[in-house]
Amino acid sequence: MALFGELRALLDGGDPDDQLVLYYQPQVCLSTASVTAVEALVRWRHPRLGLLLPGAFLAISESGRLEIPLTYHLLRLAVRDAAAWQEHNPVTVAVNVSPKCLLDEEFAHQVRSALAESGLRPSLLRLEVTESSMMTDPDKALAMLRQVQGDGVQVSIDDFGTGFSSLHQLRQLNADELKVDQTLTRRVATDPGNAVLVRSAIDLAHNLGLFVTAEGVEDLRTLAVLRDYGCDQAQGFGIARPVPVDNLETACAVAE
Ligand code: G
Ligand code: G
Ligand code: MN
Ligand code: NA
Repeated sequence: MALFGELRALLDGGDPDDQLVLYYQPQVCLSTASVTAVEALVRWRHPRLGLLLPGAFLAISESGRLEIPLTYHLLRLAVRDAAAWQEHNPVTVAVNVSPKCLLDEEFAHQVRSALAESGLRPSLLRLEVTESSMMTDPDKALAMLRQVQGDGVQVSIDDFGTGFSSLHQLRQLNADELKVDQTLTRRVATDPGNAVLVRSAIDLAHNLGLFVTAEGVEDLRTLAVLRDYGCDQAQGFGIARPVPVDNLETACAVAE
């Protein structure tokens, strides 16, 4: 409860001490080995508790209607950072979108104004949404995503393979990227049954015109199998860990 109040105060007050920060985790292209995108992952530099991971406070934000303002705050930070590094490093920034945002009337406007303020090209922003975030009101969520797609922003389906998948909705959504969840990726080199699922997901995505990123890649053997299956991109501790923006250039160089 204390955390909730503190988070609300931060969001209301514009987070003057920059307690909420984004770490960035590189994604590499499996055919060129270059970094093509980075995923923004929130951290809270808490004055008493130290560095908090999302697991410690995202659920709190969701229970108290803070996830929408939190998402918009982080969206602004991410596009601002991305606009600054474009000159040296034109990579896409991927931002996780909280489920409730897709039903918020303000959403498309918030995305558009964040982009306009930062000067970032819309095509360099990728919004990660989960299939479960479409479930409450699929038509409204789809219409919302179509609006931002119409502005040129990319859409990604996150955590694929963990929730309920509707193939019909997958086709309707017309996303750019499908992210294979780490629970599937992790056992791809050791569990044949699991490998079938991953290979099928990659083929399905390709047949629908999406490119595929596998997350949670922790070792080279997994990377080799994924490449063999035609997976396009990979992300994981075996390639690069999430790092603060100041360390991103180094992290990208190591990842490549
Ligand atoms: O960084 P970490 O592995 O601890 O993230 C755990 C979970 O928190 C992931 O499922 C991720 O999608 C979610 N998450 C991380 N950063 C953000 C963020 O900026 N916004 C939202 N809505 N979710 C995030
Ligand atoms: O749900 P989402 O895809 O947004 O979650 C991304 C989360 O996964 C981040 O919190 C990130 O820290 C974590 N992550 C990224 N790569 C790996 C990995 O290789 N192994 C594990 N265990 N977690 C990872
Ligand atoms: Mn994600
Ligand atoms: Na995920």
